[in-house]
Amino acid sequence: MDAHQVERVYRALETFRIEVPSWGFANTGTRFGKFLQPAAAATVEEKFSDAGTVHSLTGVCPTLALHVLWDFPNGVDSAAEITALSERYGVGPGSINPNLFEEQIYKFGSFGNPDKSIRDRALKQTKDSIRIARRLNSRDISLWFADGSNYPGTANIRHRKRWFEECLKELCAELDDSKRLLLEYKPFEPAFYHTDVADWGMALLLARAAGPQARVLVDTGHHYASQNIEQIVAWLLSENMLGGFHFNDRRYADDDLTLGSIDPYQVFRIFHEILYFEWETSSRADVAYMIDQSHNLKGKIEATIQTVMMAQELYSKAALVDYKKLAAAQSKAELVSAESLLQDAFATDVRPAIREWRAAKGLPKDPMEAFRQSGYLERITAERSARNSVVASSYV
Ligand code: RM4
Ligand code: MN
Ligand code: MN
Repeated sequence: MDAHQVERVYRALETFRIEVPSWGFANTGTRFGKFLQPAAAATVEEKFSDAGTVHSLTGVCPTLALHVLWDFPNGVDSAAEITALSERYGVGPGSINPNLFEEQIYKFGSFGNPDKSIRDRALKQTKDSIRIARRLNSRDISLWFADGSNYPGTANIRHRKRWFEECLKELCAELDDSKRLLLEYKPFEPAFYHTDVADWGMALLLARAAGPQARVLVDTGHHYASQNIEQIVAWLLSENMLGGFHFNDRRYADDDLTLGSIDPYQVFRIFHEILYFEWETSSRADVAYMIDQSHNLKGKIEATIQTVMMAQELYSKAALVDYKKLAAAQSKAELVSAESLLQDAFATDVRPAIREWRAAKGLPKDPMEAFRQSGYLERITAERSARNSVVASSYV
């Protein structure tokens, strides 16, 4: 790498921040079972403590995504405790994720439920999340719906679409301009015939109908195999409707594997579309980078650090694409030259430059090694193992 390239990597790293999920530190599993880890976080305090450790070692994860229900057992009243924990562990509260999929009443849906009293209940619960976001100064309320049906003919798809529009509109009306509503789509699971918000087009239409503060959230695991995610990203950017990401990798379905473990070039191409857009428009894409992963087998804190390091690496590689040359090659249809610009950037080893950037920031050059040396894992294993050997019944 020449000095100019190192400079580009440094500039990219200066602004790149990524949010970690509270549920990434807790015991999670598959629908077949859970393998409990002795060091898993079981309380909100432990999640903040683990996230604080990741942030102190990487320096780029200043916020923690929170799940209402799992992290707010007392709803809005838990907000004071969250503020105190965030100060104690040096990590701010991040996006607020209401849970509209675990309670028995949501068996046939939340915003799409044919029973108006259940839709009202879901709406009230989401409004509580807005109040929490206000209290904590969180910018984004991030919505994912499990709503759908399992068998043809069992649901009125058009009515459900209308109920979604109505509920989302009512939510947006409550939000001032400093807040955003992020709408996440997913093609299937838990519903296996139709899902109400199944793809980016549906999420886009609903977000448009909802109001000016609504944007689309792209969870990289929520696509059919071989779908061109970076094209979706480019389209949402050009429509000013891309709100953020839930990063994870996948091979078959919504596998929630660590970022870049299966297809790092895919993540690189997503970052490339964003950085190319920023270069071309001389503006910054207002995008929240977040992780949404479930670390079933890997150690949870190691898996999170590994993900953050991978994200920095792929973002830095994307920042090495020579946009000027790329624009020229594209306009003249010089296919091999254009494609090579991406491939050359992807092939560049940016790790030495990232290590130097970390050192310049007073951070450990190798956060993973620093974590292993820190003794943190041994300490929490001793503190948490007795309790974690008892089988937990809920998802987290
Ligand atoms: C979904 C989706 C949401 C997450 C839930 C638990 O598949 O990715 O973001 O909150 O899982
Ligand atoms: Mn997600
Ligand atoms: Mn998911």
